[in-house]
Formats: sequence, structure tokens, C-alpha cells
Amino acid sequence: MFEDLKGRTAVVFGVANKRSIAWAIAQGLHAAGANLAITYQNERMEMEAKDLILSLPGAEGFMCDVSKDEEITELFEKLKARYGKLHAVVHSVAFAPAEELKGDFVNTTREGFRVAHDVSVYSLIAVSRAAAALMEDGGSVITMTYYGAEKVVPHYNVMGVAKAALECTVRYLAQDLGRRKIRVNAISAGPIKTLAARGISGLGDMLRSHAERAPLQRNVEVSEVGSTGVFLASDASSGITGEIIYVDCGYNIMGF
Ligand code: NAD
Ligand code: 0WE
Repeated sequence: MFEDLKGRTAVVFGVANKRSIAWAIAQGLHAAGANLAITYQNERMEMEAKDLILSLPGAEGFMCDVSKDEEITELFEKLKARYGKLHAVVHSVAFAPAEELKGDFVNTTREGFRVAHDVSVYSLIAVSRAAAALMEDGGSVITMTYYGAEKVVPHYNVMGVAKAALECTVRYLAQDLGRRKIRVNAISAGPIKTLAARGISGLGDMLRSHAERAPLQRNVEVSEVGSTGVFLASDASSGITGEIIYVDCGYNIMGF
């Protein structure tokens, strides 16, 4: 592995367990030589996350619920004191109340819509603003999206609407932060069996049909999302901002 992130500091949001996309990106960033701060949502996530973080020498763990402004402020105060400058942020967080991902989309509740957009979209704006203040040398902000933002995926429902807003947020942030040499991009990953995907009825069928239709004839590996995260954090992607990069074995290019 090239150490192209040596001397850089990255903060990664969204590690729940060893299957988390955030964890794959964190491992990639660590292998590329970055200093790592890894955040987890709450005490419930702490145990599992802490064990993983301990396995990456030098990485440090912090708690942060991104639906709370005070927790974001506090986290970035700690990061400023501990690291001074920041170079990359990975936002790998999404949530909609479970009921919203089951029934008909037309039954989306006002509160379900609010929560999905607050946790999955607004948090990117809040985190980017706080991070930008520490990105004195420029930087890279990376978030995670899914094809359900563009085309209807049954039961993805309000999350699809939130991901569409997230992808648009990436473009507006990229324009705003570009003058400060901060790039903002999203990775659109194919379906992966993580905590957030488990329990979704029909996930097995979805993975099978995805592998069948995708040009590469298989599902994406979480490590492939990890290495794309490293690319977007590094200077190898210095000319790329405001983009949605597909890591889906080509699934999205197919019309039939
Ligand atoms: P995951 O469950 O491992 O990660 C989701 C994370 O969001 C968890 O760590 C959870 O703690 C965190 N989170 C939720 N609410 C939070 C809050 N209020 N504050 C802080 N953290 C909060 O699942 P994952 O599949 O790794 O999901 C990561 C990202 O990847 C999500 O944005 C998801 O939409 C996206 N994504 C997933 C897939 C897939 O098939 N798994 C495909 C494309 C995109
Ligand atoms: O973005 C996601 C999942 C995000 C997610 C998952 C959950 C499950 C637990 C958001 N909120 C919650 N809330 C919970 O209570 N993915 C891309 C994975 C995913 O989710 C689907 C999918 C795919 C793929 C839901 C329906 C259909 C397909």
C-alpha cells in the first residue's frame, strides 16, 4: 500500500461494527498512513466500536450523535485540541425509522421524513461546516449514497428521497467549499450486507439480482468501497469534486 495519506488526519463517522462501510474506509485510510479519529453514535455502539478502534494502532475513538448540534460542536473542539488540522472527513451515516422502510411510500410520516433527512442529510452540512474550520490546507469530504436516490427501489422509500437530497447537498457543498480547496464527493455503493441492510426483507433476492445484472456479474466488496474512499481522500482525486462515484460493479449503467 502506498502511504499517500502520511501526515494527514481523517475523521470517520459511522462505525457500528466490523461490517460497516465506515470501518472498511477507516482500514483503508489507516493502511495509507492517515492519523484516524473514529466516531460512534452512542454508548450502545461504544463496546463494539472501541474494540475495532483499538485494533488500528494510533486510531482514537470519540462518541458523536450527529442529530445533536452540541455533540458535533464538542467533538470538533476535541479534534482541534488533539490534532489541530484536519484533512478528510468520512460521513457514513444514515437512519430512517424502521416502519418507514416497510410499508407503502405514500404512508411516509412527517416525523419519519424529518428524522431521515435530519440524520442522513443535514448532518453532512453540519459536519462539513465544523470540519472545514479545521481544514486549513484544504481537504476532502466523503459521504455514502445509494442508487435508490435516482430510481425507485421498493421499500427504500423515504431513504431514497433523503439520498437524493444528500447527492444534491454534495453539489452545493462542493461549490461553497471549493474556494477553500475542500472537495466534497459521494460514493454510490451497490448493496452490501451491513447492519443497516440486514433485516431488510428481500435483501438476499436483491443481492442475487444485482449480481446477475451488473456488468461485473457479482456484488461489490466492502473493501472496494474502502479503497475508493482512500482515493477520494488522497491527492490522486485532486481534480474531482461534487461527484457521485459509483462502486456498484457497473449496475447503474444498465437499461435492461
Ligand atoms: P452501518 O449500520 O454499519 O452504518 C450506519 C451508521 O450510521 C451506524 O454506524 C450508525 O451508528 C450510524 N448512525 C445512525 N444514526 C446516527 C446518528 N444519529 N449519529 C451518529 N451516527 C448515526 O451500515 P452501512 O451499510 O455501513 O451504512 C453506511 C452508509 O452507507 C449509510 O449512509 C448507508 O446509507 C450507505 N450505503 C449503504 C449501502 C448498503 O447496501 N449497505 C449501500 C449504499 C450506501
Ligand atoms: O441506506 C441503506 C440503509 C439505510 C438505513 C437502514 C436502516 C435499517 C434499520 C436507514 N435506516 C434504517 N433504519 C432502521 O431501523 N442502504 C442502501 C441499504 C438498504 O436499505 C434498504 C435497501 C438497501 C439496499 C431498504 C429497502 C430496500 C433496499
